[in-house]
Amino acid sequence: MTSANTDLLKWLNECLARGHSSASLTATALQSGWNADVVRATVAEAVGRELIANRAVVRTPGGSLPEPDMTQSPTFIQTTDRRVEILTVVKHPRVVVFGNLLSDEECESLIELAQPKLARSQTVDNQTGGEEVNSARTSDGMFFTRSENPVCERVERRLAELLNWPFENGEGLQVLRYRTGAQYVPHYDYFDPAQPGTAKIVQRGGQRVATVVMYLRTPDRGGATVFPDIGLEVQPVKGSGVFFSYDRPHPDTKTLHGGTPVTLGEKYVATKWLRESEFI
Ligand code: PD2
Ligand code: ZN
Repeated sequence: MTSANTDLLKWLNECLARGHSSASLTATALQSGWNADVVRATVAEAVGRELIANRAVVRTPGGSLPEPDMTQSPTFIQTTDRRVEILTVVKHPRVVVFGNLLSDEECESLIELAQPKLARSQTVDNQTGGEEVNSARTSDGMFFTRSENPVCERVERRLAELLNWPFENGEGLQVLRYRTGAQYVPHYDYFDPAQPGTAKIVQRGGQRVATVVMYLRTPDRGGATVFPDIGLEVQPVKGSGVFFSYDRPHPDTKTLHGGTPVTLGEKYVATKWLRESEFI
């Protein structure tokens, strides 16, 4: 049996600690000319050690991503409780826009349930792994825990089924309220491996690998979710949602995205982030 290479193992351990995924590191090592058997043995050893260190359970084979079943180019996907429409599909970056993802009642309940906890939005601070008020996001926000209430749980189970990704790998839903003038400047949702806080953040379920932004209230003007690298603009229509995935924490994924200013009315979204492994 081929054994692990010490130099490669050292490099892999450093990169895993910074938040790179094992799939992207495998690809990089192979591209750099390492023998495939050596890479396989070394990645297995590094990932095994990382899992023990993190006490995390990986539920999915390395390298796979959340993805709706798009074989046969469906116009809809029937989940246990909903017929979700496929409105727009992009290959790279992987983007799928869903219609009829949420019912009106689900949208209204999530807004209602979020009200008590809505405060000035906070984003995870990459420097410290803590939270800070962020001027790039002028909306108000809150997080539910996973399954915090029956509506969250129903929507989360639907997303897990639709995207073929374990329920346990999802973060709790985040609800954002954008009043007139509020926006979210373009950013990436993955945690930047170069930031010192990332190693701590990814101990809870690994990297983010996909996002679903679900629209709960349609503003009268503005508030589209935009992907500047590909010139895509998704209109924020209540009940619909945009899914996108990223196989590594790198701009090459073309997943730069933002929320344009709401110019009239109010926009609400619920965002679901999916991790590589169980989010504890
Ligand atoms: O509300 C949006 O359109 C939006 C845009 C970019 C939300 C997020 N990112 C997010 O929640 O990460
Ligand atoms: Zn985002």
